[in-house]
Formats: sequence, structure tokens, C-alpha cells
Amino acid sequence: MALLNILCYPDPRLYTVAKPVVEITESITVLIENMIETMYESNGIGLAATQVDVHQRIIVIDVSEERSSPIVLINPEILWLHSERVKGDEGCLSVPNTYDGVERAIEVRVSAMDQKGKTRELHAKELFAVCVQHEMDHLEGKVFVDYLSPLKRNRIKTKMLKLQREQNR
Ligand code: GNR
Ligand code: NI
Repeated sequence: MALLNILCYPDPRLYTVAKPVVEITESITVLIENMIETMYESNGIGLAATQVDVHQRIIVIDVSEERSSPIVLINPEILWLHSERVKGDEGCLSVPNTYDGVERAIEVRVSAMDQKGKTRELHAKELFAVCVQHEMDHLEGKVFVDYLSPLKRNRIKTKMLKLQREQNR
């Protein structure tokens, strides 16, 4: 297993739209294992392949307390979004130490393949539903800060660029 490098906002590669997985190859299986390890090591509840600079439609999620039941979603499709929205604070491994409110559907139904290529449907609620929507946005090249006002987004961008400059010194 190996830890993967996570791209940091405003890295332009985070704006790439991911392509569908056509075949679950050995290298995709290894990528998924490494994404799960990276998610746990970073204390994240989810990770999209986009964040590790792989532009294929792959997500890993684990919202459990025990952090021992990772869920893999390949080529996920939203089947249904609850019409009710809730605003909750979100964070992102690609935007460290930044949290702000985003409105999301309170429940979603999603169809996706698992790591064995079996298609399954899942009904997500609460934090799981929020996470599924957040991760699927990454696959579309969207980061949660894109929902914030331009003023807030620019402040975050400036803060991140300053941090990255300091780290590269
Ligand atoms: O770890 C994460 N926590 C989180 C909290 C609220 C809403 C969304 C998330 S996802 C985030 C991990 C991440 O950046 N996934 O892309
Ligand atoms: Ni994220």
C-alpha cells in the first residue's frame, strides 16, 4: 500500500472532469486500495480520484465511527435527490483547515459499481448523503468552495496560495 499525494486548491487539476472507468484493471484495484489508505491516514470521510490527480470516476467513502467499512463507488450516477436541502459546514482534504456552509439534498439514491464491478444501488442519508454529493462534485471538477461567494472564495484562494508559497520556501 502507499499514501497518495492530495492536490491542494486552487490547483487547476482539481477542475478536471473525470472519465468513466471502462475496465477494473489491476492498476485500478491498487489505486482504490491506496485511496482508502490515504483517506484513513488523512482522517477524511471520503476521497475522489480527482484529488489524487487520477481523472477517472472513482470515489471511496467511510463515514463510520470505526473507520473499518470503506465503500467504493465506480462510475456513480445520481438516481434521485431528495427535494429538501440542508446547509451544513463542509471541509475538504484539498482545502485544508477551511470549513463553510454548503446546501445539499438531505438524501440521495445512487447507482455505482463496487471494486468487483458489481453494480449496486445505495440510499444515502445525513453525513453519508452529503459526502456522496461532495465526492461526485470532485469528479465533475467542482470543489465545495465553488458554492461560496466570490469574496469568501478569493479569501480562501489567497490563504491557500500563501500557505503553499511558505511550504515551498
Ligand atoms: O473528510 C471530509 N469531511 C467532510 C465533511 C463535511 C462534508 C464533506 C466532507 S468530505 C471530506 C473529505 C474530502 O475532501 N473528500 O473529497
Ligand atoms: Ni473534498
